[in-house]
Amino acid sequence: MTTTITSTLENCTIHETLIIDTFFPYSTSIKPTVSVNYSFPGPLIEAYEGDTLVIRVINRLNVPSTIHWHGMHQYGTPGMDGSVGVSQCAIPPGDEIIYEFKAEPAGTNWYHGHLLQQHTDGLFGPLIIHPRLNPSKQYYDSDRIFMLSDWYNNLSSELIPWFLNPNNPAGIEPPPDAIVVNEQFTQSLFVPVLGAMRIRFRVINAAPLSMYTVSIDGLPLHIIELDNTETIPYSVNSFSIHVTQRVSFYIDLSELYPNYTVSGSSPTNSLFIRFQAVLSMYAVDILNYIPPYEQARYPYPTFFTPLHLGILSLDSTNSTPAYPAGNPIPTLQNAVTPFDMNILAVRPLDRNIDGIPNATHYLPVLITFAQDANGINRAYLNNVTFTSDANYIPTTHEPTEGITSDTYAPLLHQMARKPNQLGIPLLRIEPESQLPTIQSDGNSHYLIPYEAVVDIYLNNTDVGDHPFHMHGFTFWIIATLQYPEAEYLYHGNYIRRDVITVPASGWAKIRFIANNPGAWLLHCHIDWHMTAGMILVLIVSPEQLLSEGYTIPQDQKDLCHALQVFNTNNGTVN
Ligand SMILES: [Cu+2]
Repeated sequence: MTTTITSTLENCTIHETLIIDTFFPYSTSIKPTVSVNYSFPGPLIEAYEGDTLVIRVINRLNVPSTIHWHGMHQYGTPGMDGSVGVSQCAIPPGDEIIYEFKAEPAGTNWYHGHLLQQHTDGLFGPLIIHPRLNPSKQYYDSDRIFMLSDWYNNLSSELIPWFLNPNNPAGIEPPPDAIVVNEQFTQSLFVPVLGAMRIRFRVINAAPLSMYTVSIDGLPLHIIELDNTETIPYSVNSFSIHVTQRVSFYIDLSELYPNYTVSGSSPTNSLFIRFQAVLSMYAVDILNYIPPYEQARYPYPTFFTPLHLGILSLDSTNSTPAYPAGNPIPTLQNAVTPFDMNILAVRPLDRNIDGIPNATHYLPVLITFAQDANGINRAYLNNVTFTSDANYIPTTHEPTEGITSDTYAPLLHQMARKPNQLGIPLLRIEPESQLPTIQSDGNSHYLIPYEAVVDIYLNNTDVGDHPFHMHGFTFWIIATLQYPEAEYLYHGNYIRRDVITVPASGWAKIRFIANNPGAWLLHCHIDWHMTAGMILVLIVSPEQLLSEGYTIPQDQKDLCHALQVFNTNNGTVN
């Protein structure tokens, strides 16, 4: 995929129509992949920062659906976030909704489903917002996208009952069957150079489970963007990218390792691009483990091949490299291999010239897994597993006091309808911090005052890493267990991202300013962990929401009503 947009200095309105429907991207596949516009991944959406995106989303599935615009701040448009049960009702089959929001911030973003693990089933695509002024443009002549993901031979609706099951007490995540990059499986992704010497690659990890290590044989990778923050170029041999993180780097072909030849003869005409799954992150030995639901009839491997080889074609003939893929990769000079998953040594291009405000509030989040009363392994944040709202488990009515889980009353609507009756306790001083501690209603809804500067301490008791994403905000990463020195080394100039990988049996500390009233998810982005309940919601200032003039739009009310009619007609229990 190559970006195509041409430069403009005026803010534009960009109209897109996205159809959500199933299709079969591979002639041999029997899995009805959930897609946008019958494409996997979905089509590239591009805009300039400050443009208005008007996106009509039509649901042609036979179940409700939605699309979340990952990385978009949605300042002043909290109803456009696409989070079912939080910012909107789901779009029922045959219905549609128009999303309208400002394209900000600039950077490498993406869109994906946010209901029923439709994202796992293929519902995602790239969303690139170009800055008006692009200082990084000096580094590259060509701009490409790698959208990588896990491929499952089965639909998530077949896998979830196996995953959330007393017979899976350890909570083993369904192992993926293959790695797919831009629709291609290993050894079938060809990237012709097409005369460019310096190429930017935007890597988007759209996987539901896997972290990958990315490298290109014989070339240093110069990182220039993490999530949607531009950075000072940082040269690496390889880097790891966890679920929903984005990393942009450029390569300069004049830097190709001089001895990268075949047995001393002429240099190779192509190079392997390596997307290596990190085997230590899986709960089982996936090279040998065949889960009981796998069946031989599938055309793709029923065991995981942990290395996806793409081919960078230097002469654009798409010939395969003249050296074996197993050859050792030379260690490059002037390039490092980052030791932490969040690559905190990478420095933002724009210094935080106004400094970073001190925290005014504190929110500790304890991450655990445990079996529930039915013996099912579930995820807990502060001892609560999220079984409502985003997980689409409805209740029947909405009392006047307290937040409820109601399929037809998203949290944002409840904030507007009963701003003073959300049933969330006031701030408290607790032993862990001198700052007031953010409280919840005991059902994962945390009330945050307007413009509070909140330090979130994510304390992970689990033996796996968890990539947490915050909707509606970017945050500063202060430090992690892997790099505790970052707190003072980079004091006053922390990097901003919208994903933080919390290390296994470790912690991460982030800070954000609650300047965007609305209901915003904070959750692990591994789909299986979301389904297991690793979600909470930040309820940011209902008073400010109303004083900024928010009212529930008629089309959103109509959508909730249409969903109710659909569910009633189809006998969905409510
Ligand atoms: Cu997780």
